[in-house]
Amino acid sequence: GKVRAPTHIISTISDDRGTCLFYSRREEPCYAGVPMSSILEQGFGVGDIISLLWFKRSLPRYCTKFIEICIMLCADHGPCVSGAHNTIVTARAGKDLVSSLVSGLLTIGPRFGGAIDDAARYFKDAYDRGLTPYEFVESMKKKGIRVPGIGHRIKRGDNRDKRVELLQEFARTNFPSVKYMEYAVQVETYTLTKANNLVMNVDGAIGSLFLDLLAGSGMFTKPEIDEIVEIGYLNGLFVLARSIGLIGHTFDQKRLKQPLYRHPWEDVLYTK
Ligand code: Q5B
Repeated sequence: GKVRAPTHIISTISDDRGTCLFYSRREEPCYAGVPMSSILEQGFGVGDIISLLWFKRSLPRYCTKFIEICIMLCADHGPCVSGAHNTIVTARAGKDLVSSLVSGLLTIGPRFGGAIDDAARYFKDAYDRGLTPYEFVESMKKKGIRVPGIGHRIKRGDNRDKRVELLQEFARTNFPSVKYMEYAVQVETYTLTKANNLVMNVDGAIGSLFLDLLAGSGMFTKPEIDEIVEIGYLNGLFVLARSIGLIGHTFDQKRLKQPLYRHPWEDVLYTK
């Protein structure tokens, strides 16, 4: 019989050969088996495309809407945050769009924007093990680990992050359960007794609410949820969203014909 030569790549999310005939006899590219024409006919949005290409399934509308809200609310946070600052400096050094974009993206990590996966991991572990917020926060302190998803440079207990409030409001109205988010709120209540800047930040809100989406939608098995949290899909939401703003900052600097940036001497403490 025919012998299939071993392949060097395995791919399961998309097919551009025009041969995904499960849904359609027409030759067209497919995302997770769904042809392009069907994606348009059904009025899919960016949230649906993320569902297909990241999670390999169509999610209910409230889930895709939540994903879209995350993207919209994280698209930009002004010129002063780490990512935008890097992008602006790079664009002003005369570099191209991709260089300016990636220079901003490379700042995304455990302190800035890239704490969503760890927030999900730690909140899930603490909630599933039945730790009280006190036990969770104090155990993190003993280990010398900052609670991911908690703390902000500007936001305070008396000046909350509007994005967090909007995400929570949407989830309380549309999600079947918000148990992980309510746990994160209890953690925040405790951390706020320690310092006024230890508020739930946008990473903590997305991390805890995505746990609720995964657990409450009925679209994922427990091993699938564990794998998503372990692999770490969720920082991808911030990376994707903030790329929109970083591209905007690049165009802005080019449009304004801004010169090479040089940091002022007065703003540096020269010391031995
Ligand atoms: N302390 C965010 O720190 C920040 C603590 C904590 C326990 C904590 C810090 C942190 C976890 C990572 C995280 C996402 C670095 C943030 C984002 C997107 C953004 C950004 C924007 C956008 C801020 C003062 C004292 C110290 C610390 C203690 C601080 N955080 N203890 N758990 N989580 N959070 N990142 O203000 O005793 O004096 O040593 O790492 O979730 O990135 O808008 O800018 O959209 O662009 O620099 O919103 O919270 O405070 O470092 O001076 O610490 O608080 O141990 O205690 P700060 P520090 P002590 S959202």
